Amino acid sequence: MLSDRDRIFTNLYGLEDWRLAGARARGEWDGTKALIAKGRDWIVEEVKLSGLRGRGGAGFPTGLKWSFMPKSSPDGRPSYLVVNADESEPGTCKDRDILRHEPHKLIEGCLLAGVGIGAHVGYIYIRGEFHAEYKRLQAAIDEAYAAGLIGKNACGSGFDFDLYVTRGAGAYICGEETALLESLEGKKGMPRLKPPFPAAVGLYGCPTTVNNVESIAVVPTILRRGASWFASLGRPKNTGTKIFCISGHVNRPCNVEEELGIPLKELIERHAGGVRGGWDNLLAVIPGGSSVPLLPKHICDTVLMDFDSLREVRSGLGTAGVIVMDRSTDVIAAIARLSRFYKHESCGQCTPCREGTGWMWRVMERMVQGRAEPEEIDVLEQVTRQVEGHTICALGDAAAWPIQGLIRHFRPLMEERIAAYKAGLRAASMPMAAE
Ligand code: L3W
Ligand code: SF4
Repeated sequence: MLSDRDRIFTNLYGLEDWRLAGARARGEWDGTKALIAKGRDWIVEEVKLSGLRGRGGAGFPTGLKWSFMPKSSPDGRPSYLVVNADESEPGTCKDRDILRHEPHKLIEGCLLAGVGIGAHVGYIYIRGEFHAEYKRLQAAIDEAYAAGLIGKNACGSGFDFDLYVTRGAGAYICGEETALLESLEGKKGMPRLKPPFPAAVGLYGCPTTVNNVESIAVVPTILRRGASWFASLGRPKNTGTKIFCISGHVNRPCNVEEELGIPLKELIERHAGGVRGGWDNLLAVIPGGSSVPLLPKHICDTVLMDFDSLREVRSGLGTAGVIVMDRSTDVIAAIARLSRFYKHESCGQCTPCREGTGWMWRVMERMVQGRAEPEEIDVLEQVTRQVEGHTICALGDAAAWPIQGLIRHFRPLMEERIAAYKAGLRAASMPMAAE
């Protein structure tokens, strides 16, 4: 269990002052000038050594991503930092609490990341529905400007850094990094083909690093306490702490910061008051936001919550949005609901996703009723394979994986439902017994 000494987000629940005075009392903005003075290479190296992996879903090594940014710009193109605060993944509400209660961690992180990647301008793209969070973040940025912490000669370091907030307009796809860049440029939020990656061609065609809110917000603490401290937490290649969002059929839904690699069972029992009706009443858990395959109870009994352990059981840590389903859940209906979500949020520019998400949703709706032939389970599986890996962005995969997980772990239930529907039809068509 994470000790209070090692907690990064000490105001995650908003019990203390979120403003600059409160942040300073918690040690934020302490010695930032000295950290900047250590230089760009030192910052990138420390983040690399810490083992920090992106907290937005993909788990890509943050320091490595920063190292892709050009050291100089022979053609005069500026570099940009973009923070993805478009948190929309179902089951995920961690960045929202950082924005609400720890905005100065994010702002200080932006400045240090800006130094690390050589960007003098940063944009925070915030989910449009986060109205209160937007106002609070802007107020915190205004405070940082007024105190000389950002802007010209930030913290007296000689480094200039400006930070702007842009609001989204309600599209899940704008959380995909290149759709986000399109939207920032004022265009329709549609993903770009990668490569080129944003580090080469990003915002306005310039080198850009896009990072999740949580990834950036942990950087000041890593630099202050040292890469080896962060790397000592968690597990090898899965280091540090993570905010887990635990929702669904638990007694106390919550956000909680814990070490990566904590057993799922311990996470739920220690922090969320356990599964409603006890652990034996558990049916399944989606461990990483809606885009990763669900896990049945027998895997949940032992699985560890980190990138590699969850990959080994053919799921993923994703955003660490832990969605708990007890035995009262109609798991086929739950996955069908997610299929509807992905169909609705598809931007429609590539055929396998545009057509496939609609097709998968319609079949899933029939599967909920059992109104299907048993062979259609295989056809549905094959369609998910046609979508997976054949689209411009990861939304296609995200639509396919939950269905694959359902078929992998709950196929007998789907077959039973189909058989029950057929039995009901037969009973209804039987001639009434003579009275
Ligand atoms: C330069 C290379 N850069 C990779 C960079 C790339 C990106 C990062 C990860 O999807 C996942 C997705 C959702 N040179 C590079 C390179 N990069 N190779 O590294 O890239 P990638 O392609 O692995 O992932 P992605 O497209 O960023 C993110 C999953 O997250 N997800 C959803 C999350 C939703 C939210 C939200 O609501 N806020 O985060 C949950 O599982 O399905 O698989 O920066 O440029 N050679
Ligand atoms: Fe758009 Fe879907 Fe293609 Fe992504 S996979 S670009 S959301 S159509």
